[in-house]
Parts: sequence; structure tokens; C-alpha cells
Amino acid sequence: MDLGEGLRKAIAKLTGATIIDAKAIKEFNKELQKALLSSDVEVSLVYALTKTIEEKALKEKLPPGVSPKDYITNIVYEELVRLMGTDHVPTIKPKRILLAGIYGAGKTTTCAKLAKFYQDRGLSVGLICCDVSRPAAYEQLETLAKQANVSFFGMKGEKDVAKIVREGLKQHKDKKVLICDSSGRSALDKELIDELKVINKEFKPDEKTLVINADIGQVAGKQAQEFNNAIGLTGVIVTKLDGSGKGGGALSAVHAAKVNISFIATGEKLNALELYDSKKFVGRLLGMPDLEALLSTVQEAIKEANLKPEEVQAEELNFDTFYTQLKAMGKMGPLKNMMGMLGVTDVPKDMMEQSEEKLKKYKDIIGSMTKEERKDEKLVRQASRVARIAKGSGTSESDVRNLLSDFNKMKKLMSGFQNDRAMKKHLSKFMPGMK
Ligand SMILES: Nc1nc2c(ncn2[C@@H]2O[C@H](COP(=O)(O)OP(=O)(O)OP(=O)(O)O)[C@@H](O)[C@H]2O)c(=O)[nH]1
Ligand SMILES: [Mg+2]
Repeated sequence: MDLGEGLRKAIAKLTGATIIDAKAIKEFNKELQKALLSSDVEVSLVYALTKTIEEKALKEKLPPGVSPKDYITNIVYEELVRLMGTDHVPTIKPKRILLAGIYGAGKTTTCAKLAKFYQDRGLSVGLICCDVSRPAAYEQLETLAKQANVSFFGMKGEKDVAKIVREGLKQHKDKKVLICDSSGRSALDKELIDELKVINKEFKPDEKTLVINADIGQVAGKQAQEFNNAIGLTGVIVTKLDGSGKGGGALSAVHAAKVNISFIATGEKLNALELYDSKKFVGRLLGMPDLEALLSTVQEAIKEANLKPEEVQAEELNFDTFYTQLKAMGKMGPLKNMMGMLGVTDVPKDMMEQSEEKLKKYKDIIGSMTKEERKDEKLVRQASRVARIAKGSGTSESDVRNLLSDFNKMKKLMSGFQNDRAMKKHLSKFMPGMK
């Protein structure tokens, strides 16, 4: 089982849960530990990770409007990002890069992609072919170099990598970025390691990058460890993320070698290279392409839940009046100016700009609420009701949560007016329901 698959299975355990208690967390963590351990993530790391998740999950109250599943996903996300390292910003300056990895990981293709990356940023690039075991390695890199429009050096038939590197350095001495391709093997054998050590000594690379295929899973940690022992890795590139692999092995690799992911590759073409983006990567790992939307909903809710109660207490706002007001605010361009003049500058921008589409959605959602729900926002926050309302209105659960979030913004806004009678008088002209 791929790590991502295991994580998704663990998270699925929380589907339908309405509260977070010690039992739910324990069960979730058990599944999470299984997933991590079967991906060869170090035992102590697994326990540290699950412990942190448990502490975080039980310490704070579940913010209103957020399901336990979304809340825990958010915590897992934060912890994974912490583990996987932050986004990488490559230095755009002269350097030497050595790529290593097992057979078929995507080294040669990645060499050319990196060459293009640096060339596009104004640095001249020279490629060196130090793959002395694969018969057509020379031609492959030569062709790719032509495509990327960068210099190529190789010595056909030569087996001495030290010699190739020395000649290559001479040949490319006017080039700013030098990238060296190396042999791949079916397994990590001594011959490959020795060869890499020789290249490392002669080439003196600034960056030593392990290239791993997104679907290697379990063995990635061990591989990273051994490559790291041999040459001291500085980074990891995960390839073939356009395929079925989710990159679960990268977690083990990154942890084993204590380095970050620098790039990801998402296709065979030379421009299919992206800078590593932790949010996107972990989202993919968790099988949640819309993770960003989920995170902002949860984080928003957490922020709101941390506000003092008096700040969110507002009278007379329920879902019926909310809709009317929202509609009024959307139409009221000048209202914004007026509020500005009255000294209210913190009206959330997205509340002033209600799109027709969103309003229609909100109308349908509110139409699907029961009478009681329309009067009591707390009811609507229950996960089972969110699901029912979304279904009934033909919208998604995140639409319902967006509405809840807007509702709370409105509440906050209105509570700011509670003690300002003059302002309320002005506003009541525009906003029915404002007393
Ligand atoms: N879909 C997809 N294919 C890729 C990607 N990167 C490389 N490939 C393909 O994977 C195959 C192997 O890539 P190579 O770059 O030759 O891999 P290598 O690590 O140099 O392989 P060896 O030199 O034999 O060890 C080629 O067919 C590439 O086109 C990627 O990000 N996505
Ligand atoms: Mg190759």
C-alpha cells in the first residue's frame, strides 16, 4: 500500500464522525501508524507524528462549522508539511548538479529539464553524460540536450567516469551551470556506489539530488539513506507525478536523508518540471486536490472560534435576514464608500462583491434548510445537516460551509455596529433586518 493510500484510509475513518474524542483519535492514529510504518517511515518519527496529532486534536475544541474529518485533515496536513519541508527556492547562480537514482527513475530526462530551467533563467548550461552502463545513455542525453538547446559532453565507449568528468569540466568551462547524469542500476549495488563516489570526488557538485519515481513507495527511505551515505544528498526530485504514483515514498526519502524536495516532474516533456509546493504535494498525497479550499475553511473557522464570544454575538441575524442583507450589500457599491466614510474599513472584500452565481447558490441552500435551522445557525453546523442541506440544494458541502463562513463574517460585522446607533440608522436603510 502506498503511503498516500494509507493516509486516505485513515482519514476516511473519520467520515461521518461528529465529535473528536480520544477513541476516534486513537483509531485514526492506529490506521495512520500502520500506513507510515508500512512505508518504512522511521518508528520514532511515526510515534512522534501521531502523538503530536493526538495532542493537537484533543487540545482544542472543534471549531463550529468544521467536521472532525476536515479538522484532523488540517492537522495532518500541517504536520506533514512540517516533515516534508517548506517550499524550495532554487538559487539562480553558477553551480554544479549531480543527479543520482536507481534505474529508470527519470534522471536523464530530469537533467535536460533542469538544464532548460536554468537556461530559461539566463544561465548557460552544460550537460555531462556519466552514465557508462546504459548502452544508449549517450545518445539519449545528447538528443535531449539538443532539444533544450544546451551544450552536451560525453565520451562514447569510455568507462572511466573520472576521466569523463575531467574532460567535461574542461569542455564546459565557460558554462555557468553544469549538470551531470549518472548510471542507474536495478538495485543499489556496490559498483554503482563506487562510481558515484568517484564522480562526486571529481565533479565536486554543489547539489547532489536523488531522483525518485513517485510510485516507488516503501523502498524510497532505504534508497535515500544509502545514496546519502555514499555522496551526501542535498535534495530530492520526485518524478512521474503525472502517473498513478502519489509520491508517498518521498516522505520516507526526505526524512531518511534529511533533505527537502526541490522539484517535481509531471511529464516527459522538458517543461514538465515544477518547483516543489508543499501544499500541492501534500494535497496530492492525501488524495485531496481541493485541499486548499478545505484548509482555508478550517483555518477560517478556527480563527473565528478563537474570537471572544462578545465579538461574534450579534442579534437578529438568521439565515433569512442574512440572505436579504447579502443581496443588498452586493448591489450596494456606494455602501462600501459610505461605510468607509463612517470609519468602517474592515468589511471583507468578498462580502461586498457577491456574484450572482454565489447568491443563487446561497438562496438554494437556505431554501433547503428547515425552519429551525434558518433560525439557529448552530444546527446548520452539524456535519450531518451540512451533508443533507448540500444534497437537498444540489450544492456541495463546501458551499454550505462557505455560506456559514460568510454568515459569521456578517455577524461579526453587525456586532461591530451594535453600539453605534447612528451608524445602524444609516445602514438600516440599506440592510433590512438590521435593527
Ligand atoms: N510520465 C512521465 N514520464 C517520465 C517522467 N520523467 C521521466 N519519464 C520517462 O521515464 C522513462 C525513464 O526516464 P529516464 O530519464 O531515461 O530515466 P533514468 O533514470 O535516466 O533511467 P536509467 O538511465 O535507465 O537509469 C523515460 O521514458 C522518460 O520519458 C515524468 O515526470 N513523467
Ligand atoms: Mg538515464
